Amino acid sequence: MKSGFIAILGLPNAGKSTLINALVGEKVSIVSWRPQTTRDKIVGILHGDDFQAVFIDTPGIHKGSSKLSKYMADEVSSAKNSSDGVLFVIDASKPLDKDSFDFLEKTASSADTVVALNKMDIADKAFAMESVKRLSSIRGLEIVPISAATKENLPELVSVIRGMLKDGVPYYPEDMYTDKPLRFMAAEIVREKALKFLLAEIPHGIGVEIKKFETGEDGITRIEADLICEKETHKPIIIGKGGETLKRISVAARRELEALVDGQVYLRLYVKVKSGWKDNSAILELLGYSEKK
Ligand SMILES: Nc1nc2c(ncn2[C@@H]2O[C@H](COP(=O)(O)OP(=O)(O)OP(=O)(O)O)[C@@H](O)[C@H]2O)c(=O)[nH]1
Ligand SMILES: [Mg+2]
Repeated sequence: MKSGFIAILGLPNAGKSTLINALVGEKVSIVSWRPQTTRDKIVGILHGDDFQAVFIDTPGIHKGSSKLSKYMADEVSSAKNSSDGVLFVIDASKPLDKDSFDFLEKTASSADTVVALNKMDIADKAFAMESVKRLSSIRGLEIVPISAATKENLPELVSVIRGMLKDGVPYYPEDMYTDKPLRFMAAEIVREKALKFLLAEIPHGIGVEIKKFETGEDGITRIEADLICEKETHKPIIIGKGGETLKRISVAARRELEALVDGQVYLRLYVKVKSGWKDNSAILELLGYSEKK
């Protein structure tokens, strides 16, 4: 039996979360077209016949100065430090960026690293070949072109990852595919739908706090959540004309929450303004963005 932890790293929007979901075969991490979607380390477990790979999805490597940005950067380095190997995701539809190259050049020699050249379904082949050529100059680096969206070449990637695992016992039972509690998953689903339906004028300053999560004797799960934004002017945008935007978020979220809890869900969403929440330790802690020491 082989097992181990694999940290999934890469720039924002490279497709890390899409890839972890495709590898695990379940939705463990939310996805959006906006960069900086993932904020926490998210564990996703792949159970093979004779191996168990525990993937850790991470926030895209970026620079920012808020306390939330710092939390995200800490999540990345702790994932990297506690892993047996690194799965580095690169968006092949863009020219290879210097930050990714430098990171790989620095770390590939010391850690077991595989590069997933992602989005091959939309990549310009000439661009992609350029990236492969440059990456090939780094010794010991495995490069696997894939598409997380179409699942192209994932078996090849899995076999490279299998080779990075160590002899050992499984870390998690076979029916487990993430270590996150339902409450966390619920908040993330609401946040994903908010990102999906809100236009670009609402920046990434949305937080979700689950206020109530109860399954009654009638089998119905009642969930209440606050959508936290930074400015009073964002509130009417999130609510939309006649409550239309909030309604769309709610309908889409409820559908997925029902799949999550495997039962009927009543969902109530409220919009709250908490200016500067990304720098407010107390609010960050409330939303789960703090390491419990
Ligand atoms: N065409 C195509 N799109 C992809 C592929 N993988 C991911 N995407 C899209 O790329 C966007 C970003 O995907 P995510 O999985 O959220 O990216 P991420 O690396 O987790 O981003 P952060 O969490 O912000 O760091 C989404 O719109 C995905 O649907 C792929 O293989 N092909
Ligand atoms: Mg992500």
